[in-house]
Amino acid sequence: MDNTFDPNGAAIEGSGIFGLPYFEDESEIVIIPVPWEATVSCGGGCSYGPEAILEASMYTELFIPKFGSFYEKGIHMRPVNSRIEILNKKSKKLTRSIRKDPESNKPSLIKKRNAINALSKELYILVEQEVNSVLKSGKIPAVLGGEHSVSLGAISALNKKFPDMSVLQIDAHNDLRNNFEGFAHSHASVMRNVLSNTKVSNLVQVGIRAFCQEESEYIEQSEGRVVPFYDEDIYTKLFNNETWDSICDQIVSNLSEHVYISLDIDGMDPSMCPNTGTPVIGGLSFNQLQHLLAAINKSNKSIAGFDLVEVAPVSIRNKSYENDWNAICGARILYELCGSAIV
Ligand SMILES: [Mn+2]
Repeated sequence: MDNTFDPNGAAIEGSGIFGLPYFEDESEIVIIPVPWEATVSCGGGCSYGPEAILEASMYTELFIPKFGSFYEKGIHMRPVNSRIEILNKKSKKLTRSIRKDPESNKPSLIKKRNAINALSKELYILVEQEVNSVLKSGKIPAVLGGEHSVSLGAISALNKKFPDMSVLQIDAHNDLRNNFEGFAHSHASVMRNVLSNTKVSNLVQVGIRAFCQEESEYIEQSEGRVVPFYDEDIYTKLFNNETWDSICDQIVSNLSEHVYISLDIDGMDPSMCPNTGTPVIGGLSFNQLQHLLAAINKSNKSIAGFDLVEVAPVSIRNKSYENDWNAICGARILYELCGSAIV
């Protein structure tokens, strides 16, 4: 640890995430950056998320009274695994050439889709290995995306340690499509892949407001393994004088003792993430998120791990992110997740 660290001062250049001075072995939370965007369907840019959030995090205030000085338990972000960077470059190049002619079933394009699927599979295994290495030392892993497909490896690793684990997904979309656009590991299929590849107890979804019939039918057939809290239903309850506090209790009552939080930034109101790939009107306010996390902390349940995905900065060209609103919001939400997981 760097002894010049002053929690009340400005972050020192070259310090760790949130301006903190901790090495991995001194940290209770280890953040794994996964700059990956292979299957984006609308706007791109989320592979710059980790870099942008790291930079914007230097301006996040450390002191949050309800969490005390929790950051002294240490938050550390690893450098990007160079193999992930290589995989991302390769798959982005392939995706670009497919996008020019997305409807085509030409053999050459099918071959490219298959190549992306193979790269996605390798990424999934890499993320699983990185998360496993954090779990081995008894620390809390967090994955910072990248597109939503990066969650699969993390959930898979954690579920082996916590067989009863629930997934709490905050998202505008169900992400339950089968094989979206020919991609086995699409961001739009991540939770379908989680449910079929892992043994998580259930999937509780909050903020959902954009979905297709296939996904609704899948939920119906899931026999209660998927518990959606649709955005419109939440607001109907609020407008009929139910409190957000009681809705949070209903959400939390569906979770098992160990909880994995998968936070797709598009679950939040798009004012916090105007540049995310598939923004949707509606969504959670930051204060609602804070209260939901507090409700988990108030219960006897614990956050075993978490991810934050789909944050896409605007200022990719000049690569200066300290004023990028998407990154500023992403950093603050990441900090809230860290506080809720450690407390
Ligand atoms: Mn998603």
